[in-house]
Parts: sequence; structure tokens; C-alpha cells
Amino acid sequence: MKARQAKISRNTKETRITVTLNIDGQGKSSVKTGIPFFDHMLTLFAKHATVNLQLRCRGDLEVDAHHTVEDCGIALGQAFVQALGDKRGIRRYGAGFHPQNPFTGLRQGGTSAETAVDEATAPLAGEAYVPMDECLARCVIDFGGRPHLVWRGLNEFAQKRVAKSEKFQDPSSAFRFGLAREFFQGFANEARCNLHLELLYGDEPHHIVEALFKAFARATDAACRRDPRIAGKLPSTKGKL
Ligand SMILES: [Mn+2]
Repeated sequence: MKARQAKISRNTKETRITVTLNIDGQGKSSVKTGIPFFDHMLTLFAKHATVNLQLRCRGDLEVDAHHTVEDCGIALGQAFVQALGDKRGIRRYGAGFHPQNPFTGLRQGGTSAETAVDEATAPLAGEAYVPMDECLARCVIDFGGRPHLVWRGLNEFAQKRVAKSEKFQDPSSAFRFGLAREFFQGFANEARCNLHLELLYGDEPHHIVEALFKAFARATDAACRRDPRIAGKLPSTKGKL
């Protein structure tokens, strides 16, 4: 089957970005945004979504990290729209439902080789809950063509003061609290997906953002998977996604 790929180049007075994406990849990536912590997040996104991603951004970091982070979300969202194409045959919903939910937790077997391979490697729905030490994050996504971001459980962190020791230890502390949301908003707008991210609990900022990016990756992977039962068909009763 043909790999779903995209190439985006987006240039403004604030950022210059190129993205090469292969949704049917192996988790390989090369990411350079000028913000080491953000590179770490996008690298683990590629790994856990099992996509191949090359991303370069030269942004106005002399101002701050805002434009770089937001615009990378926009460019990555555009890459997903382009790579998914008409969305025929995809599962569409990436799940973060309860693992014991009988409607989402189990797959009933098919007999073709393709189905067997898919079932052996596909994550169960409940896995879009991602723990990271003391944190638990959940992501539910629908590539249904309607952009919407729900961002829950993080309001108390948005205003949290970064201790002086943290600032010296890691200059990307500000990113973790303020900018993660900008990335996901940019992605949801441009990928035209319904993206629900929630921190159920957690404390350490690096862990929190990492758990969110990993849950986002797992849910994205599940949603973009091809389902052999609906090969060539749209997962919508409307006839368009
Ligand atoms: Mn980490």
C-alpha cells in the first residue's frame, strides 16, 4: 500500500519551517527547532506515533519561543492533512477511552494476513492514557474535519512561577507551562481535528508535557491507522471528512 506522505514549507517573517512527514513510517525523526526541549517533544512524538518526521524551523527566538512553537504546530497539522488525503480507510478516532470499555478495548479477529499483522501490532484503545512517573495524561483525537481543542487539567500550571533554580537548570521551563497549548491549538486548527488533551494528575513540568505529547502521539497513531474492514471507504455517514 502506498505510504501517506507530505512535504510542507511555511515561511513568514517570524518563522521558516520545512516538514517532511511519512505517516506510515517507523518512528524515525530529525528535528531541529532551536529549542532543545521542544526537539525532545517532537522526537518522542514521531517515535510513539510511529511516523517518520523531518522538521526544521528557524524562528525568531530572539523574541521568545512562542512563534516557533505555535508555527511548528501549524506546519505539522498541515502535513497531517496533506498526508491523510481523502482519509479513506482510516480508523479516524484515536482513543483514550477506558481500557475495560467493551466497545473500545478489544478487537475481534479477522482472518486475512493483513488483519492478523494489524491486530498483533495495533495498540489497544486504552493505551492513549500515558503515564510518566507521577503524571497521567489522556488524549482523544478525531480527524473528522472539525477543528477544536479541549485542554483540561492544566490551568493551575499556566500561571505557576518557575523557580530561579529551574530557570538556570533549564531555559525551556517557560515553554512547558505556557506554550504547549499553543502548539496543540495550531495543530488542531490546521489538521482540522478534534483534539482533547487532559492531565489527570501530575506535578513535574517536564513529565507533564512529555506525558501529553506521548498520549497525543499514541492517539494520533491509532486514528491514522488503516482499517482493512473499511478499505477505500470513508469512516463517516456524511460522505465527507
Ligand atoms: Mn524527557
